[in-house]
Amino acid sequence: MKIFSLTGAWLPIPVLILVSASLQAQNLIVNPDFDTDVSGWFAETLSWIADDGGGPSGPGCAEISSDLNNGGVRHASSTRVPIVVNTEYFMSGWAKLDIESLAEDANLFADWYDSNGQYMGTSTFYGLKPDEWDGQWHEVTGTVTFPPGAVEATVHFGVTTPSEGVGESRARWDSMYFGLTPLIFSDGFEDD
Ligand SMILES: [Ca+2]
Repeated sequence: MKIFSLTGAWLPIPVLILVSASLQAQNLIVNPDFDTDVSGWFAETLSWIADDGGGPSGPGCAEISSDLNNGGVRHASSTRVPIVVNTEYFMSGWAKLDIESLAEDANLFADWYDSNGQYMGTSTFYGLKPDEWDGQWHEVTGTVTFPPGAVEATVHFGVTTPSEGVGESRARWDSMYFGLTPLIFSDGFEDD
């Protein structure tokens, strides 16, 4: 005898909403690739280099320099972008130390601001690994989660100066990224 009990056996099929997901991560940064200039970034000592670059973008990169050798980080700031709190963001960039200069590291970090535009905090500083202080392009990656009250953020790339000495510290940056999902490169070895 066959008994069908639809009420007892019915399992609702989950409704899958298939978003036409682009595999391209959305980059929130203005002018992340420096292919024609360094517009959209702010620093006292920022230059555009036409014939060098790292990562997936084309030739053209930014160079940050400093002769203020106090052990600090001289950095360039992105334009402010709106963010949501309590959500992990990913940031990355390709960096190259000028080993003819005094530079000790290259740094990537983010700041965040409240609805009045007031500075609230700074993320971890992410840098090159010691074996990447070799004058070649390497990727620097990091994450940041913004606390309640934050509404905007800026991304910064910089160069670490020595605590003493006379001369310039220089680092080049290219192919910057800031967004909700990590940027996945089809080829992570485009630096040479
Ligand atoms: Ca570039």
